[in-house]
Amino acid sequence: MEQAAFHFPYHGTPVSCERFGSGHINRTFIVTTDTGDRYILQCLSSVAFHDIPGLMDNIIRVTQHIAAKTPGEDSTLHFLPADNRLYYYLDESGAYWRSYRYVDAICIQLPETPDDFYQSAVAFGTFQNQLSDFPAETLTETIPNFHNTPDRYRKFWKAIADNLSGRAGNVQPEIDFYLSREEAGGSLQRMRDQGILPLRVTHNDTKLNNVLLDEKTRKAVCVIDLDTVMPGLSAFDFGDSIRFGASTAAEDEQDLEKVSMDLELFRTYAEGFIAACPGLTPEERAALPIGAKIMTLECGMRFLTDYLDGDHYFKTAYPEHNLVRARTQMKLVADMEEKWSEMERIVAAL
Ligand code: ADP
Ligand code: GN1
Ligand code: MG
Repeated sequence: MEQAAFHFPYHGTPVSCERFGSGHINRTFIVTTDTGDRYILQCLSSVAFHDIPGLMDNIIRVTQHIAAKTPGEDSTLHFLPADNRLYYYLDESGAYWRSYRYVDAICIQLPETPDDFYQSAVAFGTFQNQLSDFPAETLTETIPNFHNTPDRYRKFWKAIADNLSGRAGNVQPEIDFYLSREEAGGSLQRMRDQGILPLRVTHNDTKLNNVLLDEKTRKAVCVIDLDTVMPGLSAFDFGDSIRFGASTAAEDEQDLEKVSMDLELFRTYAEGFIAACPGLTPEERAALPIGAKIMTLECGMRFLTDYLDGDHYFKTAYPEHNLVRARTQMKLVADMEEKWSEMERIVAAL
């Protein structure tokens, strides 16, 4: 990490470099220099990403596109070229590093007020809107089939059959829960294949902790974690935000009694997202609740797949961590099924 830090053109000399943030994928550090400047330094996950040059090319072009449209330094991330003039540094062990300016803003795990959530909806909706004129076909698919739920099911079936961790026998109820929803889980992909829902440039990982808020005004400053910006459906971005931020508890809450989907937060997010994305078609609007359910189902199944595979993809803090996460997502899916007509009514009324 120290070796990597010295390959970026920082203002001043680095005096500290500490682990930072709460992402599940990359290893993130904050670097402070003797001039008091701060930077984010990240070692990219080689398990998740197989084409880092293509991924960084996407990010540079997307951030430049947004910067050209918005005043204010912090409206998007600013990456630094390394001393090889590329936007990444490849170290001797084969690990890829990148660095960008630290944005002095806060990152939260659950909304403290409904307005925090509304602001995140405006930020992700605006992000999608700003990229509506970006040539989507020129973007590298950084993780192929990322939100292709039927493909996620194929990987899930394989993980059950391979049972690499030897854990499959202990989680039959969880496996059954996800398998019983396979048909419903394919509906977004079917609507995409049939051309009912248009492809857009989407973020694809719209967790509340992937947006930064101003500490004083609580307005959104910018969207971060751009590794999965690729062509996708608006329902993905809406749905993943609901999955994470409209939950009444953390993604890894062990007491399932605490976990439910808050309909008022659902309404708040839908209001902000639809206001920021005026170009959504009637079919896209109608698919927003489906996005919430399928993103939750898919993410929970990904956690369970990783649990069955032996925890190679998501960072875990204890052995059952991915299983705990898979169970909170099941609870949320079941809760959405109960609240389904209300979710549809809320979106239809907007
Ligand atoms: P991951 O793919 O691992 O989620 P992220 O790019 O989301 O990686 O970064 C991990 C965490 O680091 C974020 O959730 C956030 O807490 C923090 N972070 C990243 N960039 C910044 C930044 N520019 N300013 C402040 N915090 C940041
Ligand atoms: C990962 O990178 P992070 O922590 O923001 C994952 C998302 C999942 C999420 C679940 C590239 O997001 O797809 O929804 O964990 N990102 C990638 O918390 O797989
Ligand atoms: Mg993240």
